[in-house]
Amino acid sequence: MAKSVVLITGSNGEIGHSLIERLHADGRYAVVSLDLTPAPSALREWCTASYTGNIMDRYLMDQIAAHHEIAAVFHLAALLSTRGERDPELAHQVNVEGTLNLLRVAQQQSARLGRPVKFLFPSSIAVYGLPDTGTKRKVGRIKEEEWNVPVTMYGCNKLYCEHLGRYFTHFHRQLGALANVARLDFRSLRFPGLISADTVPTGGTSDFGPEMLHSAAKGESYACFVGEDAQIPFMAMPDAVDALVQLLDADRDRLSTTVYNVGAFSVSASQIAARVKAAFPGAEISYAPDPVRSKIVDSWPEDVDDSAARRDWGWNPKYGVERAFDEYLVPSIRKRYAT
Ligand code: AKB
Repeated sequence: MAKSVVLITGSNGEIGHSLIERLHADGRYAVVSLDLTPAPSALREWCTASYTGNIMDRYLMDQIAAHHEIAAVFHLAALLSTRGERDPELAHQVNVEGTLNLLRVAQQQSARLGRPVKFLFPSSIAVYGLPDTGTKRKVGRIKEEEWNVPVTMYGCNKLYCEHLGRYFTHFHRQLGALANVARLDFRSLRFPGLISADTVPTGGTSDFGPEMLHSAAKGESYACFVGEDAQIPFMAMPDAVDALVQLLDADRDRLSTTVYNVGAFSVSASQIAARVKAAFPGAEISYAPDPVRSKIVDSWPEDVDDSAARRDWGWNPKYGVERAFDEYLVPSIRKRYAT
């Protein structure tokens, strides 16, 4: 039987890299990739087809949909929170209009195939907005419906796109002649800051974690752009990829919502620094907090309540903080920069 095709947008990014590697290793899906820049040859080899282009290009998106019978979309392309504050209108165009274009294509594909195309959407802890660090400490782990008052364009975009996905899944064209055609099946994860051993993120505000670690491994000094007490949840990349694949495979009848928190561990900048220094004793880490980026991190929760994901589809991260550093990040990064 022919393998089902999944379309991955933003495929050259951090999550895309790891997800394509994982799907290739699983062998269950054929991957079609799309990114603004050409796919590196290693990734291209693992894909059935690789496209270079913009997610806002309607013609290109329609061409891709016409050439492939897409069973699922992983829509990863986005401008992250720091980049988004530098150019909020561009962030809105890419993050909202781009997502709407993908939802449109997935909806048309669902109607054409007569079954729901799954639409996997990485959302973020950036959808939350705590007013101050006192409140942040007091509320601790927060649930999906709490504090949905983001302070960044990126957070606003993610929150709105979650609603768009829910709308497309349950209400799209509810009054029109097409009310009875198959609707898409939107499934979203609110990721914490992600840390990968293979790539360093760009344009995010949770980047201080991975930047600290990769700088130390390269023997470079690092001035952290948030203070030592700044604390948010993080997750090791293999768990993030597991979460996406698990949610893709989850039985739809068991999903009680379209948006799930997923947590793994919560650490402060100084706790990350301590682990980095233990692994790389010569590491030079200082603090030069940027007031705006610090405020953004302070508005994000200390941790998330992910009990709905655990209950509905068995979310259970493999990497707590100790295992993430000792068994995944440090050994893999050491190997990576040694070669
Ligand atoms: C960012 O920092 O913008 C992202 C996120 C937390 O979603 N990594």
